Amino acid sequence: MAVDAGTVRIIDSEGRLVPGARELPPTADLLAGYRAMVLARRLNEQAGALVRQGRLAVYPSSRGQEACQVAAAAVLQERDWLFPTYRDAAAIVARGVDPVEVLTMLRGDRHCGYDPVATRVAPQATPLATQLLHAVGVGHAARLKGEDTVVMALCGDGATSEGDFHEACNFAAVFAAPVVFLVQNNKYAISVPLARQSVAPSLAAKAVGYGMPGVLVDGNDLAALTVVLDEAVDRARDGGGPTLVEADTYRVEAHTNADDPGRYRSTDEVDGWVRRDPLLRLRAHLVGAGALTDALEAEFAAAAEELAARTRDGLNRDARVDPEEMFAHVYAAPTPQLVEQREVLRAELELEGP
Ligand SMILES: Cc1ncc(C[n+]2csc(CCOP(=O)(O)OP(=O)(O)O)c2C)c(N)n1
Ligand SMILES: [Mg+2]
Repeated sequence: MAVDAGTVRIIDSEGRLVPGARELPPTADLLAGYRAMVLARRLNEQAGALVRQGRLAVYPSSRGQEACQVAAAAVLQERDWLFPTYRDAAAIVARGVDPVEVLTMLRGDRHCGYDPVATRVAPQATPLATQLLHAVGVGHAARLKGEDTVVMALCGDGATSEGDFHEACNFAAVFAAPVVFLVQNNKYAISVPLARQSVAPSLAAKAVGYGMPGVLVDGNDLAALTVVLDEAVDRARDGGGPTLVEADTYRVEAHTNADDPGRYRSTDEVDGWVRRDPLLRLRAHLVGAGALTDALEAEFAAAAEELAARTRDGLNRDARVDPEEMFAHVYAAPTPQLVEQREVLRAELELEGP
């Protein structure tokens, strides 16, 4: 199985076409992708503000990774599935799920906020790599049922060290499960840099050991990501099995609001990546091609503000919480211990009054 040498890139960080590169996706798709990235960035900013206002408990930002977030959603059909991690809220919103529902879990609710079956988006996984096994199971089941569903399974560079990553890749390859593994290599697993995570030539190179194609792509180039992921999705849908795609990108902000990245990386390093920003490069390309006009930019900015306002309004409304609900979904018939605990809680709540 081939692992493509080098990194697939179509538009460089200045917005120029790379000589001899693959064919660009249609301009209409790139414009739609740029719009979605503008919205994704605004969502990241708004969610960060909501954490500081105490409306969200935590938010893992995908600033700098918006091209991966948008492309992962854009290449899927409605009937396909997305399996995201905690960092992939923007991908779920790009898939069309209500941002307020998407952020419900991060405000501390016990459920994921949206209906996974109706939206075909699995709950955001916090335990690393567990979602990859679920993704492979869903893909394999679809294939057994004769459906042509494709599953996009997302994870980070750190998650590739988990046993679950290995098991998911191996099973998917052996059974030709229709799964696209997209590893967003953002260079850190909290404070652990890539060099302490793996000394493989690349994360995409790991595909050789599983007998599936591995592709390394510039994760800040929406055009390249779209071409590579489209191809992997087509291959999976046609019964060709899984692909491992590594997106070379960078987490520009802290791991979460509970992290101080100044303790493990330099501002020079961050600045270097900010210059490779996924939005700026596509914008430069589209403006240069005469496709992105001032009027369109204003329209995209207004849509982003509308998204932010809707997110703010939804999360500024106090959630209706019923503490007893936490006992309701544990067992079909509650154990005597749970019944007792529920009674204790009920008595305490009655003492407190409404
Ligand atoms: C099984 C498991 N082990 C440890 C953790 C704690 N943890 C949360 S995020 C994280 C780093 C993950 O890094 P990576 O996979 O690169 O994803 P990123 O956060 O960079 O998107 C760790 C170790 C966890 N959530 N699950
Ligand atoms: Mg990472």
